[in-house]
Amino acid sequence: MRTIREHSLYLVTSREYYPGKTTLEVVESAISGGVDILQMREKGMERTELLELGTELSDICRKAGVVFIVNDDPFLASEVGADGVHLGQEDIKKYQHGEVRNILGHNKIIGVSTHSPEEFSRANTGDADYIAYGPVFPTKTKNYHVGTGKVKELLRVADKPVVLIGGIHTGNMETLLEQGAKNLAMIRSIVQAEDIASQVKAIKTVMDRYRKQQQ
Ligand code: TZP
Ligand code: MG
Repeated sequence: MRTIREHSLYLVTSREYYPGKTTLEVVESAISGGVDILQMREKGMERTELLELGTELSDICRKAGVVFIVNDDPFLASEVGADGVHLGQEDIKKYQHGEVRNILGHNKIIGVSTHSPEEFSRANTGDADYIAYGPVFPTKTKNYHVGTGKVKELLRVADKPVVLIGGIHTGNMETLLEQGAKNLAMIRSIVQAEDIASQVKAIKTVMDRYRKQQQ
Protein backbone atom coordinates (compact mmCIF):
# COMPACT_ATOMS: atom_id res chain seq x y z
CA MET A 1 0.00 0.00 0.00
CA ARG A 2 1.15 3.49 -0.81
CA THR A 3 0.75 6.31 1.62
CA ILE A 4 1.30 10.03 1.34
CA ARG A 5 4.83 10.39 2.62
CA GLU A 6 5.61 13.66 4.30
CA HIS A 7 7.79 16.05 2.28
CA SER A 8 6.15 15.34 -1.04
CA LEU A 9 5.83 17.37 -4.18
CA TYR A 10 2.38 16.80 -5.62
CA LEU A 11 1.64 17.55 -9.28
CA VAL A 12 -1.90 18.00 -10.53
CA THR A 13 -2.31 17.50 -14.27
CA SER A 14 -4.85 19.08 -16.56
CA ARG A 15 -4.18 19.22 -20.28
CA GLU A 16 -5.74 22.69 -20.54
CA TYR A 17 -2.57 24.07 -18.86
CA TYR A 18 -0.06 22.78 -21.40
CA PRO A 19 -1.41 23.23 -24.92
CA GLY A 20 0.90 21.64 -27.46
CA LYS A 21 2.15 19.03 -25.00
CA THR A 22 0.59 15.74 -23.98
CA THR A 23 -0.10 14.79 -20.38
CA LEU A 24 2.20 11.80 -20.81
CA GLU A 25 5.11 14.03 -21.92
CA VAL A 26 4.56 16.42 -19.02
CA VAL A 27 4.24 13.59 -16.51
CA GLU A 28 7.34 11.73 -17.72
CA SER A 29 9.41 14.92 -17.37
CA ALA A 30 7.97 15.74 -13.96
CA ILE A 31 8.61 12.21 -12.70
CA SER A 32 12.17 12.27 -13.99
CA GLY A 33 12.63 15.48 -12.00
CA GLY A 34 11.37 13.84 -8.82
CA VAL A 35 7.67 14.50 -8.37
CA ASP A 36 6.29 12.22 -5.62
CA ILE A 37 2.53 12.30 -6.16
CA LEU A 38 0.48 12.75 -9.31
CA GLN A 39 -3.19 13.59 -9.57
CA MET A 40 -5.13 13.23 -12.81
CA ARG A 41 -7.61 16.13 -12.80
CA GLU A 42 -9.10 16.35 -16.24
CA LYS A 43 -12.32 18.29 -16.37
CA GLY A 44 -14.47 17.75 -19.44
CA MET A 45 -12.83 14.57 -20.73
CA GLU A 46 -15.00 11.65 -21.84
CA ARG A 47 -14.99 8.68 -19.50
CA THR A 48 -13.45 6.36 -22.09
CA GLU A 49 -10.61 8.84 -22.55
CA LEU A 50 -10.21 9.17 -18.78
CA LEU A 51 -10.03 5.40 -18.47
CA GLU A 52 -7.35 5.21 -21.14
CA LEU A 53 -5.25 8.07 -19.79
CA GLY A 54 -5.77 6.96 -16.19
CA THR A 55 -4.60 3.44 -16.96
CA GLU A 56 -1.47 4.76 -18.68
CA LEU A 57 -0.67 7.17 -15.86
CA SER A 58 -1.33 4.49 -13.28
CA ASP A 59 1.21 2.18 -14.98
CA ILE A 60 3.82 4.94 -15.32
CA CYS A 61 3.42 5.94 -11.68
CA ARG A 62 3.55 2.38 -10.38
CA LYS A 63 6.81 1.73 -12.24
CA ALA A 64 8.29 5.00 -10.98
CA GLY A 65 7.15 4.57 -7.36
CA VAL A 66 4.98 7.67 -7.64
CA VAL A 67 1.64 7.79 -5.83
CA PHE A 68 -1.21 8.08 -8.34
CA ILE A 69 -4.45 9.81 -7.36
CA VAL A 70 -7.57 10.29 -9.50
CA ASN A 71 -9.70 13.38 -8.98
CA ASP A 72 -13.45 13.28 -8.27
CA ASP A 73 -14.38 9.69 -9.04
CA PRO A 74 -13.63 6.70 -6.78
CA PHE A 75 -15.05 4.28 -9.36
CA LEU A 76 -12.65 5.56 -12.01
CA ALA A 77 -9.80 5.49 -9.48
CA SER A 78 -10.57 1.87 -8.74
CA GLU A 79 -10.90 0.89 -12.41
CA VAL A 80 -7.52 2.33 -13.39
CA GLY A 81 -5.78 0.86 -10.34
CA ALA A 82 -4.93 4.22 -8.79
CA ASP A 83 -3.55 4.49 -5.27
CA GLY A 84 -6.37 6.78 -4.28
CA VAL A 85 -8.95 9.41 -5.00
CA HIS A 86 -9.12 13.13 -4.35
CA LEU A 87 -12.52 14.54 -3.43
CA GLY A 88 -13.81 18.09 -3.26
CA GLN A 89 -16.35 19.33 -0.73
CA GLU A 90 -19.15 18.74 -3.26
CA ASP A 91 -17.90 15.23 -4.03
CA ILE A 92 -17.84 14.08 -0.40
CA LYS A 93 -21.53 14.94 -0.02
CA LYS A 94 -22.40 12.28 -2.60
CA TYR A 95 -21.20 9.42 -0.41
CA GLN A 96 -22.24 7.89 2.88
CA HIS A 97 -19.60 7.40 5.55
CA GLY A 98 -17.32 4.54 4.52
CA GLU A 99 -18.75 4.28 1.01
CA VAL A 100 -15.68 5.64 -0.79
CA ARG A 101 -13.44 3.13 0.99
CA ASN A 102 -15.79 0.35 0.01
CA ILE A 103 -15.60 1.41 -3.64
CA LEU A 104 -11.83 1.93 -3.64
CA GLY A 105 -10.66 -0.84 -1.38
CA HIS A 106 -9.57 -0.39 2.18
CA ASN A 107 -5.86 0.09 1.65
CA LYS A 108 -6.28 3.10 -0.62
CA ILE A 109 -5.78 6.81 -0.12
CA ILE A 110 -8.57 9.37 0.20
CA GLY A 111 -7.70 13.05 -0.04
CA VAL A 112 -10.09 15.90 0.52
CA SER A 113 -9.99 19.56 -0.53
CA THR A 114 -10.60 22.19 2.12
CA HIS A 115 -10.96 25.92 1.64
CA SER A 116 -11.42 27.26 5.16
CA PRO A 117 -10.26 26.42 8.69
CA GLU A 118 -13.75 24.98 9.39
CA GLU A 119 -13.58 22.58 6.45
CA PHE A 120 -10.03 21.74 7.48
CA SER A 121 -11.13 20.84 11.04
CA ARG A 122 -13.89 18.59 9.72
CA ALA A 123 -11.47 16.83 7.38
CA ASN A 124 -8.99 16.49 10.21
CA THR A 125 -11.40 14.54 12.36
CA GLY A 126 -12.96 12.72 9.39
CA ASP A 127 -11.96 9.67 7.40
CA ALA A 128 -9.60 11.29 4.85
CA ASP A 129 -5.96 10.23 4.71
CA TYR A 130 -4.66 13.64 3.72
CA ILE A 131 -6.03 17.17 3.58
CA ALA A 132 -5.47 19.65 0.78
CA TYR A 133 -5.78 23.28 1.90
CA GLY A 134 -6.00 26.27 -0.37
CA PRO A 135 -5.77 28.15 -2.62
CA VAL A 136 -3.12 29.64 -0.35
CA PHE A 137 -2.10 32.19 -2.99
CA PRO A 138 -4.03 33.75 -5.87
CA THR A 139 -4.36 31.29 -8.73
CA LYS A 140 -6.06 31.49 -12.11
CA THR A 141 -7.85 28.22 -11.27
CA LYS A 142 -10.07 29.79 -8.60
CA ASN A 143 -11.60 33.21 -8.10
CA TYR A 144 -10.63 33.42 -4.41
CA HIS A 145 -7.80 32.41 -2.15
CA VAL A 146 -7.68 31.59 1.56
CA GLY A 147 -4.30 33.15 2.23
CA THR A 148 -1.41 31.88 4.31
CA GLY A 149 -2.37 33.41 7.67
CA LYS A 150 -3.79 30.20 9.16
CA VAL A 151 -1.27 27.79 7.66
CA LYS A 152 1.04 27.50 10.66
CA GLU A 153 -1.79 26.82 13.10
CA LEU A 154 -3.53 24.32 10.82
CA LEU A 155 -0.28 22.43 10.31
CA ARG A 156 0.23 22.37 14.07
CA VAL A 157 -3.17 20.78 14.77
CA ALA A 158 -3.22 18.44 11.77
CA ASP A 159 -3.41 14.73 12.54
CA LYS A 160 -2.66 13.73 8.95
CA PRO A 161 -0.54 15.00 6.05
CA VAL A 162 -1.50 18.42 4.74
CA VAL A 163 -0.94 19.36 1.12
CA LEU A 164 -0.94 23.09 0.42
CA ILE A 165 -2.15 24.17 -2.99
CA GLY A 166 -2.89 27.22 -5.10
CA GLY A 167 -0.58 29.71 -6.76
CA ILE A 168 2.56 28.16 -5.27
CA HIS A 169 5.80 28.77 -7.19
CA THR A 170 9.53 29.00 -6.58
CA GLY A 171 9.19 32.64 -5.56
CA ASN A 172 6.69 32.07 -2.72
CA MET A 173 7.07 28.41 -1.66
CA GLU A 174 9.54 29.26 1.09
CA THR A 175 6.91 31.36 2.88
CA LEU A 176 5.06 28.06 3.36
CA LEU A 177 8.09 25.91 4.13
CA GLU A 178 9.17 28.43 6.78
CA GLN A 179 5.81 27.84 8.46
CA GLY A 180 6.38 24.09 8.57
CA ALA A 181 4.72 23.03 5.32
CA LYS A 182 5.89 19.63 4.18
CA ASN A 183 3.76 18.80 1.14
CA LEU A 184 3.20 21.21 -1.72
CA ALA A 185 0.97 20.82 -4.76
CA MET A 186 1.47 22.80 -7.94
CA ILE A 187 0.19 22.99 -11.47
CA ARG A 188 1.43 25.96 -13.49
CA SER A 189 4.75 26.38 -11.75
CA ILE A 190 5.66 22.90 -12.96
CA VAL A 191 3.78 22.29 -16.21
CA GLN A 192 4.46 25.70 -17.71
CA ALA A 193 8.19 25.62 -16.96
CA GLU A 194 10.39 25.56 -20.04
CA ASP A 195 12.33 22.61 -18.62
CA ILE A 196 9.89 20.69 -16.43
CA ALA A 197 12.39 18.16 -15.03
CA SER A 198 14.85 20.89 -13.99
CA GLN A 199 12.05 22.93 -12.45
CA VAL A 200 10.89 19.95 -10.38
CA LYS A 201 14.49 19.27 -9.30
CA ALA A 202 14.89 22.90 -8.23
CA ILE A 203 11.66 22.80 -6.20
CA LYS A 204 12.64 19.50 -4.56
CA THR A 205 16.07 20.88 -3.67
CA VAL A 206 14.48 23.74 -1.73
CA MET A 207 11.99 21.36 -0.06
CA ASP A 208 14.84 19.03 0.92
CA ARG A 209 16.70 21.88 2.56
CA TYR A 210 13.72 22.56 4.82
CA ARG A 211 13.16 18.86 5.47
CA LYS A 212 16.70 18.54 6.79
CA GLN A 213 16.24 21.62 8.98
CA GLN A 214 13.06 20.11 10.46
CA GLN A 215 14.70 16.81 11.38
N1 TZP B 1 -7.29 23.55 -6.09
C1 TZP B 1 -7.06 24.64 -5.37
S1 TZP B 1 -6.03 25.70 -6.19
C2 TZP B 1 -5.87 24.65 -7.50
C3 TZP B 1 -6.64 23.52 -7.28
C4 TZP B 1 -6.77 22.40 -8.19
C5 TZP B 1 -5.07 24.95 -8.70
C6 TZP B 1 -3.62 25.12 -8.44
O1 TZP B 1 -2.98 25.48 -9.63
P1 TZP B 1 -1.70 26.41 -9.62
O2 TZP B 1 -1.35 26.61 -11.08
O3 TZP B 1 -0.62 25.67 -8.89
O4 TZP B 1 -2.12 27.69 -8.94
MG1 MG C 1 -13.98 17.36 -7.36
